[in-house]
Amino acid sequence: MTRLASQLVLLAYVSIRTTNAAIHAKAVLSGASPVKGTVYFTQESEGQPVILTGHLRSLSPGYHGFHIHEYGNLTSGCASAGAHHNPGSKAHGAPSDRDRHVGDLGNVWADNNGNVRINITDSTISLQGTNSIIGRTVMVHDKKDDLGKGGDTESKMTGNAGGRVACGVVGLLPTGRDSFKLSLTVFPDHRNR
Ligand SMILES: *[C@@H]1O[C@H](CO)[C@@H](O)[C@H](O)[C@H]1NC(C)=O
Ligand SMILES: *[C@@H]1O[C@H](CO)[C@@H](O)[C@H](O)[C@H]1NC(C)=O
Ligand SMILES: [Cu+2]
Ligand SMILES: [Zn+2]
Repeated sequence: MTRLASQLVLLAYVSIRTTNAAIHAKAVLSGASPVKGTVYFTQESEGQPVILTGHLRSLSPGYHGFHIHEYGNLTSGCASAGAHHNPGSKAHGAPSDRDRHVGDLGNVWADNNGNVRINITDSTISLQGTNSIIGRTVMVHDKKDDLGKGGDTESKMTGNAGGRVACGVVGLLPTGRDSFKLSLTVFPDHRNR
């Protein structure tokens, strides 16, 4: 290859890397309860799945509904964040259902010490476009989300997940690979149901 050609190849590679830069975001959760936590979000490029990692603590042991709610408004605490993010006007469901709110991420599982290690991959939420969750709110609930299978009206709206114990607004982090590596190495032992 001539020197010019190799420089052009390098230039093309650099510009592809730039336009397809991974997007990273973070939410710090708290609320009226003692529950606290941090969630990191990474999407390699538009159309790719979003990977969520992080941790929660001080939950009651067991399953807890885990959603993206529509507004990043916490003026009156988690109550101000609105309903589940649902731009398609769908029914509430499981993360694996075709018919689900964009914000339906199912449940997280807390061990006997109330700790949750988050490691979720979801192909419906996005960090850009119509399904973007940037500026919206991550919510963890008091009870288990029945994933729309509870047989009552509320199940098709909220999964009967109960009160809002902690929440945090999803905010952008700097673009680049380092923050992704950080998010994976800080919490290496993830477990979810
Ligand atoms: C934010 O939430 C508060 C309390 O629920 C509400 O009064 C206010 O109108 C909301 N702000 C916006 C911009 O919707
Ligand atoms: C997260 O879960 C995936 C499987 O869904 C697994 O391959 C990966 O190793 C897990 N990551 C961490 C950091 O535990
Ligand atoms: Cu919720
Ligand atoms: Zn929902």
